[in-house]
Amino acid sequence: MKKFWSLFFFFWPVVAIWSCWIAPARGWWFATEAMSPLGERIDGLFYLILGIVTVVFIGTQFALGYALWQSAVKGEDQKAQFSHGSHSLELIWTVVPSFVLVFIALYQMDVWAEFRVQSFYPNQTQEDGPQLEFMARQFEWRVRYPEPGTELQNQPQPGDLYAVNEMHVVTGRPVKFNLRTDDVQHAFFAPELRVKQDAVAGLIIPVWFEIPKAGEYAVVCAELCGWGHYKMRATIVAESQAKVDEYLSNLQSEQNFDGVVTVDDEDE
Ligand SMILES: [Cu+2]
Repeated sequence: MKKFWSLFFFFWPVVAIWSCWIAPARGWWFATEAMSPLGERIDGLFYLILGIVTVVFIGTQFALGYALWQSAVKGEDQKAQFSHGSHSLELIWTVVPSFVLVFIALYQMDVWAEFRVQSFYPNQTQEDGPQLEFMARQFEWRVRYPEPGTELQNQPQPGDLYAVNEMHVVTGRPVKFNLRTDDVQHAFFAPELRVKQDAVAGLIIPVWFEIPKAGEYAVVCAELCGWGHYKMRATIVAESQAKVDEYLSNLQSEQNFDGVVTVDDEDE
């Protein structure tokens, strides 16, 4: 029975290695490919930490299995070795993890700064200013674009253009927008872009991302914000500058349409 338990603890790290090895090919657990350059770097950090954790998990499990196996094959009359209070062991398992944590903290600083610290955002986003406002409210995302040719103001302007649950942005260029909430706390989460940011009442939070490839990307709310939380899904449509301009001018003529059809229009 003692041998069974030592083998039992050897078994799990083997299962872990095997399942992690085949998981990416089978599409288990792992996120889809990152669709933004910063997302790829965030994934790099994720895999680095996963690698460190894997080594520690396998190491500790094998050490446990080995200790159990040693006592299982020992004769009944042999005394167990008692090592409680070993200063060198205490030092090793305090200093080594501290170094690992300090290493991770320093190593991730560049990515963190680029993601969160405004002065490290790409130059273009600092020169251009925010392109739109993404307002979370129970239970939808309201998009507010400035009137084409003008700059976004924090207060709504008469010429602003509005949309719901759909954000159109230009591909291959950093996009910065203001994230806000109209009521409770929500969270903007675009999984394929690896961007997640809380929307906090009273704050205007600038968020940026860049999408190199045209397409549609999901946005969900990642904060349990009420009964309709599940409904807070939006789409980011990444397309060429010409298509975004066309979309905005359509939006503008739709919003400015007064409902009156002239005789000329009817003739056409
Ligand atoms: Cu929400």
